[in-house]
Amino acid sequence: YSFDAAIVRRPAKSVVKGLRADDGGDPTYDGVLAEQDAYIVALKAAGVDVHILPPLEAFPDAIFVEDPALVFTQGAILLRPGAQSRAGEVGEISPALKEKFQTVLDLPAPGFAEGGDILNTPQGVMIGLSSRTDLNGAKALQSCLSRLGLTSRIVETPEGVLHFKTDCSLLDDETILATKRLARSDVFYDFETVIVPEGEEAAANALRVNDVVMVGAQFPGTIELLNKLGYDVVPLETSQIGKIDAGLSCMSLRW
Ligand code: CIR
Repeated sequence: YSFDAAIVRRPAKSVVKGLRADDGGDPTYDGVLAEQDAYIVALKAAGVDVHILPPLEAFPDAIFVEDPALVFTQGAILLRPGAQSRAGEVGEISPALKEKFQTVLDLPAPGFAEGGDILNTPQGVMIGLSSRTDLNGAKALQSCLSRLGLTSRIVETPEGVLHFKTDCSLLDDETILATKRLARSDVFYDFETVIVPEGEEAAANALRVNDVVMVGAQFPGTIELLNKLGYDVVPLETSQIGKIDAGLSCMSLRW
């Protein structure tokens, strides 16, 4: 969670048509823009140099740059999104990554993997199987990761949850913030876990960056819990991006 740099992409007007599992209404473009503005300010305040890419009207979900690629200090990996409408985002982000990283690997076909399913921890990389990341993709990704010198293991995402990281985030070297439904599968056997309060499941998609933990502002129970545990919490509004199934990790690639 120690990061110097990040890539974000401005939302296009089409973001209001972003993918979602349950339709609770479209987000507004201005609302998404405002949430991202505050997010960029928070990243910079945390000491991160933020590289901002332009909007892509043809790809409503392209603001969620975390999904088409993975980045590590050792290099980047271009993925193969399981959502068909997002496949073209890979070619769009590739030039920026090739400019920033000496090593850029391509996830080989035919499997699929999205960055929202990948949790990088000091104990290794966790790859969650989901409706967007299949076993072929996860295994191919393990080979790419080992070429970068990284160890990994394949785990399950709870039924009906979009991405593995929809339900968890790293708080520090030995602690994970997670939903009860994910933590009870015991995937985090080598970590301490902090469970988000009932009804605040979406707060589990938090983001530790350097000294702070960014948490959805609409989750007071989680904010209080993390404050009590001594974390320096930065609350950020995520109710608009939440309407299209996104949280704080989705909006940047960090290294
Ligand atoms: C999607 O369904 O692909 C987008 N509407 C949300 C992506 C969220 N990304 C993430 O959790 N990493």
